[in-house]
Amino acid sequence: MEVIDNNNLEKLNALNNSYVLKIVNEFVTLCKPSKVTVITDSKKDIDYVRDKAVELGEEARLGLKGHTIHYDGFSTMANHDQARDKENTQVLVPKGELDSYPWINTMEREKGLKEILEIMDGCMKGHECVIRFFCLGPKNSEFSILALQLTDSFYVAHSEDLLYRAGYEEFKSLNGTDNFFYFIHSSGALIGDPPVTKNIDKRRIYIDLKEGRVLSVNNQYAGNSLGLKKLALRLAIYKANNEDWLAEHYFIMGIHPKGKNRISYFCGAFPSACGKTSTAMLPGQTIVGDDIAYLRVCQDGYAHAVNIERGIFGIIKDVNAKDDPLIFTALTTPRETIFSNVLVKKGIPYWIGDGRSIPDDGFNFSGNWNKGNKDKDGKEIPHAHPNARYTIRIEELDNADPNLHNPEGVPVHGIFYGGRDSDTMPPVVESLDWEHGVFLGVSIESETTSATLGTEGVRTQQPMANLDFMVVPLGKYVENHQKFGNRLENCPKVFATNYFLKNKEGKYLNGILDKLCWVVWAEGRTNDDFEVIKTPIGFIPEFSDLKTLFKQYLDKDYKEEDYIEQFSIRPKRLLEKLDRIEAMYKKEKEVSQFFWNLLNGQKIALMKLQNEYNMEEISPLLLKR
Ligand code: SPV
Ligand code: MN
Repeated sequence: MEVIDNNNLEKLNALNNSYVLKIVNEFVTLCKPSKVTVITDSKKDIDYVRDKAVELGEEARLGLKGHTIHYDGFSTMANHDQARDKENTQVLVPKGELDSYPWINTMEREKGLKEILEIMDGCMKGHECVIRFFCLGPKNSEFSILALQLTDSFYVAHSEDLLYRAGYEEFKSLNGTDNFFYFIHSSGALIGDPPVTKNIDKRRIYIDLKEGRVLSVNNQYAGNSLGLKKLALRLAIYKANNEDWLAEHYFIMGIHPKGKNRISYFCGAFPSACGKTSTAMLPGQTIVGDDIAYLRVCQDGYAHAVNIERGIFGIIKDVNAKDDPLIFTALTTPRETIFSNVLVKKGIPYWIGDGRSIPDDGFNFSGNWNKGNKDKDGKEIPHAHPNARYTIRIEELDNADPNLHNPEGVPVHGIFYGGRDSDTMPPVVESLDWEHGVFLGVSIESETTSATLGTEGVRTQQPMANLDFMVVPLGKYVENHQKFGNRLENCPKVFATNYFLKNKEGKYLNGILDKLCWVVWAEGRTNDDFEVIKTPIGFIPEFSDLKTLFKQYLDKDYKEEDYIEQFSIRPKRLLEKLDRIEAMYKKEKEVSQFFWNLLNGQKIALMKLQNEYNMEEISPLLLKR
């Protein structure tokens, strides 16, 4: 390989790993970059990546120190590379398994490889390719998995530096084995200034479970391009479900109740753009991670969780000083931050819902933008993309949890599952037990958002917010969760949350920060601080406890009429939801009996309630007996 000089070759050879050399050789020969640079964990190498992203125009500096802007593509709203591209993401499986996964795209492995390898032939021509090494999870931890990334995007390589732990030195401890994931990414041919992917029609993201690798080409959006994020999650779900641990779309946070000298750790799965990062970044609490966790059963009888990342790739829309004070402060102070797809004017980034006055013009994801500009479909172009994002490191934040890098992870006391549901589930419900908690998790429904390409506002099923990444049969996944909990002496309590309940006029019933009260209530429940009201769908809070919490945490006067409106049980809607869940799971070949027992039990209990009260909404006060 004449494109790699001796200095870089030495860095590769020092790893003493013939698999790494084989992969590099194979893909450098195929993709044909003009230069190959190996990035170790040294400051010099990491600085090189950051500077090069700016030099090549993939990022541009903004006014505040450390801030840069990146654009993923310039086009109409409809076909940007501005969100995860589900259509062109395929899991490669043997011919006989093509029907095993009705929820995700699958493609015959040989056919898919042939197609993508052809597209990748010469895709890095004229580009420099970087080789990076990462550790998914804390260093020296039995939870962690190593990852190799080849990419010709310095934005991707730079983002991964903010989001993941460097792992070049860790690779040496592999002792030459192939026990790692690998990711080959190329933005493909570029066009324009700033440079973006030219051949969006040839965008492909193919997941090769057999080889533990992902090939991704002709894209830049992090959910498509960064191997270590959702691409590695798929490989990890496959591995975890064939072993005895969990790989989940979870945040991890430390909850610190006022006036009590304790901390409880909670995980939470929410579909994209449903308040996941804002929950993990709630004032007064600490964050371990906001997106992906690996969990194992540990000797103390608890499940322990680690964040496989060390940064946040968060949705910036609606982050403002009032609703998300901690994130807003992080984004408006000097620190290494990559903004993507926002409006920039005079070096200042602006986004939707930032609480500031919007300039009438500037540069955004449509290029030079003026207020009132329309896209080719005649739709007005907003000043920033609704899925615009920011990328920062967690450890620099004041609310970073001290256990972020703990190789043992943190013990999980509770788990939240949340969707975007305007009319069915109350704001918070505690499961009746672990298995019912699994049931609540796998029956999340959510209305679609801008985080994936396609129409917004359509009700979809989102089991554990993981369906997009489900590379094992759903029935097997459900059973693994059930069994995982049953192995625990100290099982987490499980809660379903819904921040998006609306009244009949379409107005949200809760303020954005109200979630703080649901979260501290759940924490209190893991310590038996509060009594509950039992309903067929789980335990709900007592009014008096919520009234105290709203006063204590938000200085708000929580009214009984608000409580009744929010926590009423709606048997008709809940039964309709169960019908949708039943229809979905009936499509699965094998679903454990416990799931059907719960589903049928819930149905009978709700019908009984419906007959008893004959009301569309049953007040929680009536159920409190
Ligand atoms: C999500 O959409 O769930 C994200 C961002 O966390 S992405 O990298 O696009 O998956
Ligand atoms: Mn996510």
